[in-house]
Amino acid sequence: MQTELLKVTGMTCDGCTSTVTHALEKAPGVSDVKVSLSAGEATVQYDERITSSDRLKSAVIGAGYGVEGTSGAHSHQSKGGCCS
Ligand SMILES: [Cu+2]
Repeated sequence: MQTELLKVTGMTCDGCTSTVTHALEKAPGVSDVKVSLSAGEATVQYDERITSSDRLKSAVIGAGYGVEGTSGAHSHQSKGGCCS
C-alpha cells in the first residue's frame, strides 16, 4: 500500500472537495481518500499493484481540477469545478 499526497488546484468549496474525493474513490485500487480544501491537498492510499500516482492525477484532472506538477494542466486554472 502506498500513500500519495497530491496538490490539487482549482478547488473552491466543499462541493469541489467531494467531487475530487469521489473521483479518486472511484479509481481502481484506491482504498482511502482524504481531501483538504484549505490545504488544497488530497491524501490517497492506494494499492501500487493496481494503480499508480499518474492514474490518480488523471482522475483528478478528469474531474475538472488540476494537480500541481502535472505537465499539460494549467495549475492555477480550473477546467470546470462544481461551482463555476
Ligand atoms: Cu466548488
